[in-house]
Amino acid sequence: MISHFFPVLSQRVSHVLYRVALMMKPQVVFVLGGPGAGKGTQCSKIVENYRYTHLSAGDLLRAERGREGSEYGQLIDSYIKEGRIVPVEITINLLRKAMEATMQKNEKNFLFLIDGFPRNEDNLQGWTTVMDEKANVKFVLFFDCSNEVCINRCLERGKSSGRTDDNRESLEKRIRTYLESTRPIIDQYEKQGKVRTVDASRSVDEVFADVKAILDKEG
Ligand code: UP5
Ligand code: MG
Repeated sequence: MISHFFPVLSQRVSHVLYRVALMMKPQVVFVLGGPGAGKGTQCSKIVENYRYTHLSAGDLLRAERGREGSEYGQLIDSYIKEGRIVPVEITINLLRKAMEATMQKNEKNFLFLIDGFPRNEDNLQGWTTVMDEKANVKFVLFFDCSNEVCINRCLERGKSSGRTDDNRESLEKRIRTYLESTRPIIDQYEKQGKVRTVDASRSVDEVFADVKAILDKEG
């Protein structure tokens, strides 16, 4: 009706709606859990079923490590082998650039799964400083899995993954870092009522059924 009587007004309204969509703030889900909990596996399944873009901080760091001319290659390499958390200045820039590139390609891609970040206080502070104004954290998707299951999954994957940290020595360090540095970050978000926990020790499909229920509810 409005468009029949007021065609110009109708055009303006759609133009404004279009501009609002363009200015859409990125909506972020942080995906956390121990090494091998299944973060990457579940993120791939989410991407198949929902409009999310998956950004794995670990994958971005591994790509930067291998990039010719990168000034951080060696540093990243040694941090990953030692299961230590790379200084946030490096990680946050990789994440910010990847988010910007995604939205530049298509402004409708404003939903992000940020996998494996933030892992410690330094990461959280870096995010707050650089991204707090730019993006909204919807919730934390937490894949809860025993250390034993996590280690066994990574050791199994290590037979063919080529990952320099899928060996028992690195895994012990990764688990320690996870318990000492990352769990407290999850606890902080829990206190804010922002954590959605999934029992990640079950089969991929069983875990994904719970993930779907959460995403269908939360959007
Ligand atoms: N698998 C998955 N789900 C399964 C299931 N339900 N049942 C049976 N098997 C299952 O899965 C791991 C393996 O288990 C695979 O073989 C899979 O088939 C199987 P995956 O989905 O890859 O688990 P994920 O949780 O993603 O494990 P990943 O090893 O990637 O976790 P990490 O958190 O340890 O690794 P990430 O790549 O995030 O980080 C690596 C390192 O980078 C860190 O240790 C750190 O040094 C550095 N880093 C930073 O410094 N800062 C960051 O912000 C991020 C990383
Ligand atoms: Mg992963």
